Amino acid sequence: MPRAVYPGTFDPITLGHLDILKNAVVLFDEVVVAVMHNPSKQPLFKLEERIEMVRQATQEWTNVSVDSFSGLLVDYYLDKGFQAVVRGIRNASDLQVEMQMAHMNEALNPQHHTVFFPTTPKYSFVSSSLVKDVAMHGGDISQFVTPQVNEAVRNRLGENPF
Ligand code: COD
Repeated sequence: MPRAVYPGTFDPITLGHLDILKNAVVLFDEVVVAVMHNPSKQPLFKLEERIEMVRQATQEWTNVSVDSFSGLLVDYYLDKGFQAVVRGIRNASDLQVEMQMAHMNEALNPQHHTVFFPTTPKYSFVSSSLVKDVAMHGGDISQFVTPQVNEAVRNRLGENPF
């Protein structure tokens, strides 16, 4: 029963994140989307809000659940007995960063296996940071996020949803 964890900040979850997840759900019996809690960072959305957005966005998949973690990913991975970590690759610089993280995690725990999925080209330029930046400057983000996330971002930024 291979189980995978898909860790991230998800501030907020985008259609790019979901595009990676739709590949993982067919390869693994269970995928846990693990939202990182990092008290030293100032995300736009609190942990509970990010978890709720992920929950809403992933409810169509019966083998997906949502959790949160803090501290080292390798410790969480070992504690929960996962067989793989899912990560997405958008471009060459993602690959560089992701390879470095995968190798570090594997050095910390030889049982740590990372599986990369390439993004669909139409989401290759989408990131949570850019989505927030576009929204902050009044742009329409509806093609990059779910309607619920669009509304949440607009509300947080004090504007009406598109
Ligand atoms: N298309 C495809 N993939 C995408 C897209 C897109 N448009 N957008 C994002 N992704 C992928 C990212 O490449 C990533 O694989 C995943 O989705 C999550 O992305 P983010 O940005 O939400 O999350 P990150 O990258 O900030 O998450 C980093 C972690 C929280 C996983 C990392 O910092 C971590 O493991 N922290 C715990 C502490 C630790 O163990 N540190 C040592 C690490 S070696």
